[in-house]
Amino acid sequence: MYALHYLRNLGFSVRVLETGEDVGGTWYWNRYPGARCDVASLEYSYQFSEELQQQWRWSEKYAAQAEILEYANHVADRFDLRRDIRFNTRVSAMHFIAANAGANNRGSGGGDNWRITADNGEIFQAQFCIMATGCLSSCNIPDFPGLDDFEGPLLHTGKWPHREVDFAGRRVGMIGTGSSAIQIAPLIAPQADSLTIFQRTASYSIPAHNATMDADHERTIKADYARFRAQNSQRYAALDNNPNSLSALEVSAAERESSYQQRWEAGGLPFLASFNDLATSLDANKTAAEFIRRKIRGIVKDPIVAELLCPQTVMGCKRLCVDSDYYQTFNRDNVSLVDVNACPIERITSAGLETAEKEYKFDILIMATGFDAMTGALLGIDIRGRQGLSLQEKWRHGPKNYLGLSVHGFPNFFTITGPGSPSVLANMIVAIEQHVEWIGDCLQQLRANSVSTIEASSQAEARWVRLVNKIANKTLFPSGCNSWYTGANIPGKPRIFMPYLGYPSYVEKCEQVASNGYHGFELRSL
Ligand code: NA7
Repeated sequence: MYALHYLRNLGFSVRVLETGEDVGGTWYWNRYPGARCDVASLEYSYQFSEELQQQWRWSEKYAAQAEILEYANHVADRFDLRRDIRFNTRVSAMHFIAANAGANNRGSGGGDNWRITADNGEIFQAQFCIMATGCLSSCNIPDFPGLDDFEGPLLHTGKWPHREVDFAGRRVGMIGTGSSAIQIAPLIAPQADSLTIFQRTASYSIPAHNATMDADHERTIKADYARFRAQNSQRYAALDNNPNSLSALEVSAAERESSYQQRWEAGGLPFLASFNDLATSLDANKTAAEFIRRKIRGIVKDPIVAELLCPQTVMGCKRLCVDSDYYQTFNRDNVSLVDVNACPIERITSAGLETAEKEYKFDILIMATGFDAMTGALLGIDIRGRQGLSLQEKWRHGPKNYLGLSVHGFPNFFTITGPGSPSVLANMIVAIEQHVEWIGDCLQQLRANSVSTIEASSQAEARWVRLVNKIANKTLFPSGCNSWYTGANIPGKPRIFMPYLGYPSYVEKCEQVASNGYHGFELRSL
């Protein structure tokens, strides 16, 4: 949405193709009960318009899905975006046609062009393509035997129905214990007859302590919103996380405890910034992990269930979850936890599912099984660059690109929050705005200098991939767990730590590249 607004203001003609029937992306699809952002509302919002950020009033510290969707609709109306968005349009193929490709290029205006095919057969042509397909938009539905046999509703959290789902008196089964499951469970449990949760890996979760928006806090931020944004943009992940510059190992046990306790009481993702070495020192990380496990044991009354809920992986290696009463939910009589490692799911049946030990009967089955993250949506489209090279082929062993923005062999093709950029390891809205402005300014430069194509050089791409890996390998994250950051949640997907760890240094690099004449890119003139 911001790309449309920004590029339109630069005088480009822009057409957006969107699968959904309306705006909102993630917040359009993930409409399950309890869906909520884990970044504070005053940060998880656009900063490109001072009037917008001053006038919009968030009702809660962390906004719920419905409110964020309302915001997206407001932005679409306010900036008159819908007239250039083609809804209900799924792109199935995108092929680069070079100017000298002769007959194939007929009707395209003569220059290099992308030919974009929608699944209804419609064809579009564009000089530039910007992929704003999202990092968590391609649902992962594990290939359980018998998947089609279940007779009741089988719902994925990432493609939740638009109608209200009635859980009253129903036996509900849910597979997965990631962020989505952690948000939905406390909402379903009080309504359902029973809720059975199948856990493969326990997650670390910090209480949100969500509340109605504190009017004084809102006033203080809005009195100088630009300063608040600027301060956050200099912080790790572009979040107001009050980073502690000390190591967890250089303070006394009492100080450490007190620091974790304060962060626990404040709630949310800033827990990760309790100390400066939680991502790099296993010993430091263990202190945080043990603190959370003690909290879980303090909340969950059944010691066997509590132990099962205690994660054993590196804290923060999977995205930290933020919850409202997730652990408390297991104190209800109608909620049970099944360890999928001890009793693997063998098949889905017409009436529920079977593990190695037992048959379960459900009226509703929920897949809270996450996404084919970061590359899934892109590789779901038949994208072909120069000489028919397909992106699937090029990324067979993992994503390769430059700055997370551009792929060698794919001219005039950009990825917003692509793999190799901070994306999911930053405040997404900030990361999106930064990419949109960088791409928009780049296109403006190309136009001003009559450059017809731009693409990453293969050398710059190789260097970038090495750098992304080198930085990741200095942390505990690539090896400390099986996370969607590395593709490990999808069978057969190459294991590569995909996001670039390091916001704001990443922004500086992007700016340097631009100010050095798009260093690392190949530019060709008409
Ligand atoms: P996640 O965080 O990827 O969670 C998916 C969950 O589903 C996780 O617990 C998985 O276990 C589980 N899962 C996936 N496949 C299976 C199979 N085959 N069997 C059993 N369990 C399975 O997705 P979410 O939607 O919760 O959250 C995604 C992001 O959205 C989140 O990080 C926030 O950024 C917002 P696993 O951990 O892989 O063992």
